Amino acid sequence: MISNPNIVNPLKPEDYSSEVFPTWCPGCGNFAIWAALKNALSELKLPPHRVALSFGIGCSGNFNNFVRANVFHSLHGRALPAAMGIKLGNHELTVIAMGGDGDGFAEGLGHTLETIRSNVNLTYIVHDNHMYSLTTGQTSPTTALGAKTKTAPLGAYEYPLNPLALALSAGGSFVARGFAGDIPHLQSLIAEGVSHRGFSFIDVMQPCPTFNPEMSYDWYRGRVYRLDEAGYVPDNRFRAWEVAQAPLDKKIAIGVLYKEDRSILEDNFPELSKTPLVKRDLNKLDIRPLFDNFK
Ligand SMILES: Cc1ncc(C[n+]2csc(CCOP(=O)(O)OP(=O)(O)O)c2C)c(N)n1
Ligand code: SF4
Repeated sequence: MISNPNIVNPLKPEDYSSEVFPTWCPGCGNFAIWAALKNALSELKLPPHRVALSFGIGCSGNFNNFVRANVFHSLHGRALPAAMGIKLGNHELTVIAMGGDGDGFAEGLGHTLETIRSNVNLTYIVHDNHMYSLTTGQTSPTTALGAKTKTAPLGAYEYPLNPLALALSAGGSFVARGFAGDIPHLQSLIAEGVSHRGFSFIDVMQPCPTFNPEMSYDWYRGRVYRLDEAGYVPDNRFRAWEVAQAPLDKKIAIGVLYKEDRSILEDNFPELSKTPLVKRDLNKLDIRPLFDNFK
């Protein structure tokens, strides 16, 4: 448990900052995600010791050093299984997982699909800069067709993966897209995702000025529009699918594409409705009957 005499009520965004200032490049979209997350946690009045954040490996994963909360810096592509373990171990915690597009859609793709399907009650924020950035600019699953990278000097030749279509087809119960150039909107998306009962998938358009300068803030600003301002209602998976199909180089919808209330993973384990597993008294546990099954 974190005890910090500097943390006062009401909680302010600074209360979620660690003592380490981010080392990201100037202009990196991760700064905006950092700000939006801290704003959202303070808006939701969630004290740092009630929040657990799980990270993959990447510039996005380095985030773990810059927040004050319970943090777990996992392996590349493994932010989600760690987050699910934390949630099942102590479902009283608010759990948020974060990673890059390489982390979630290449090394961790299987985990991403399985976690979406499970509808475990946690939030997943993808720092989608369309590039492997920590390793200095290789093609990732979301790199645009034809974009020149270190691993595709003549231009990426594989069809880019569509994260929103993927989440919708895997049965996502909360599927959204944010933009690091609009912090108040991203804050509201994160707050809504965290408040949603079930798995919340938020793909954030994150400029990486160092290794993906083509997709700059201005490039995005010429394309981004807000779904809520367009009168869109996120209650139809087929309509959401249509929005998700729009090519990024034309128009980029931000907001909640689809949202539904349905049973969550935890509902299938009645024992979780009692005390969190971490608070159970293991001394009273008699495992002998379990071994009897193997006699
Ligand atoms: C299993 C495994 N494969 C490869 C790596 C090397 N590696 C570390 S970070 C990284 C790229 C991260 O890219 P992304 O997930 O898109 O995050 P970003 O740095 O762009 O935020 C890679 C390939 C690793 N650490 N572990
Ligand atoms: S390399 Fe890109 S993603 Fe990584 S810190 Fe720099 S700007 Fe951000």
